[in-house]
Amino acid sequence: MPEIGIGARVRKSPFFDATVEAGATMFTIYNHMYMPISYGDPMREYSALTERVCIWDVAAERQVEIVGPQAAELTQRLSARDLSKCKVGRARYAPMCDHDGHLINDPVILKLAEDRFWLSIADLDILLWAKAVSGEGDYDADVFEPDASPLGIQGPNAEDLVAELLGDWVRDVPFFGHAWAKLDGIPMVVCRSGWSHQGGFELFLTNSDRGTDLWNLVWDAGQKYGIAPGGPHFQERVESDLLSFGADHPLDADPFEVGLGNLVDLDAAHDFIGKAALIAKRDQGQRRARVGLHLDGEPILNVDSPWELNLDGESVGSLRVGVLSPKFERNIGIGFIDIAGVQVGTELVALGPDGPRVATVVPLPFS
Ligand code: THG
Repeated sequence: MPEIGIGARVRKSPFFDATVEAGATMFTIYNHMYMPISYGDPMREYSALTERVCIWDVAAERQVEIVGPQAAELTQRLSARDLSKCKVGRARYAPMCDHDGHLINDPVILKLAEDRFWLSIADLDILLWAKAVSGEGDYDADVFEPDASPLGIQGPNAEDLVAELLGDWVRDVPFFGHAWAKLDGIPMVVCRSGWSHQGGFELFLTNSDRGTDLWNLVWDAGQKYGIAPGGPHFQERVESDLLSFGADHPLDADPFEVGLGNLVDLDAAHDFIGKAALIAKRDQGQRRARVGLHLDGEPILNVDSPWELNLDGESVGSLRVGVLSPKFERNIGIGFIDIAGVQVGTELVALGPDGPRVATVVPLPFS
């Protein structure tokens, strides 16, 4: 396979050197930053993640900070989810749309103070978007990328490990709760969050000079918990039905189509970007959907570009993601399809590079 070019145009995470030292073998580019996604043995990373604990460099989940007298108003204008009940020290998973109601991101939004927010973003240029909306709307708020880089600690032993490092108080931090902390003088925000269903924390390092130091402290303390290096795990996240923004859907999809409709508050008072378009879409009825699939045939290693999905010889959409699931011991996948005439149980045909296979629509989350 081709290699990836390492150079100055794409940014390096504060943990980059540590991940290379730890043996990272595969990187992707996310928010203009290298992000390690494998250390050579996905099954070892899977068992560490589901049975012990993993350390993930997810600094590429960049933050967009919004701070100032009108920060709350601007953040709410950008977010389809009603944030009015979100308290300081809590976070919300909150879809963002453009004016056409297309999903442009699915950030975790941390409320650091009444007038200070971090949008912890998926892979799209929300910094430019937020600055433009702020500037054009004359909001009294500053919008910038702060020095804040999440280090994921995920897996059943994550809580014991983070408690050993930071203190037993972290055990009382609720899901999506967060607090400032320091370890050996290294400043961070610790949040109970992460892109797996195995439990864990994200340590948002706020001094990027200390990336290797933080990595090493976690690594050394993690030895007795069976820590392994890893990255957002493509099999576990499909099993857990976590949306991968941009991978699971085309870029003109709306939050209803990708399955985030429950996080869109069309009946709340706030007027967010895309609200009128989403009301119109709701009234028209949904035509497309992100669906779960069971796929027959040989183990699927990767879907490197979407496979056409057919029903009675007609294209009804595409298979976006397919994996051999260790948990369900079969191929599972995510399709994005026209739903007219398709229900749970409908058998589609997936046209992969190695020939057609049967793809049966199943409910999400997988079971
Ligand atoms: N961590 C941080 N920022 C991120 C991600 C992350 N930004 C981009 C991307 N990942 C956002 N994607 C998700 C998807 C799901 C969840 C978190 C981030 C998640 N979902 C809860 C669940 O599935 O149980 C439900 C949350 C809710 O409904 O409120 O946690 O990984 N920092």
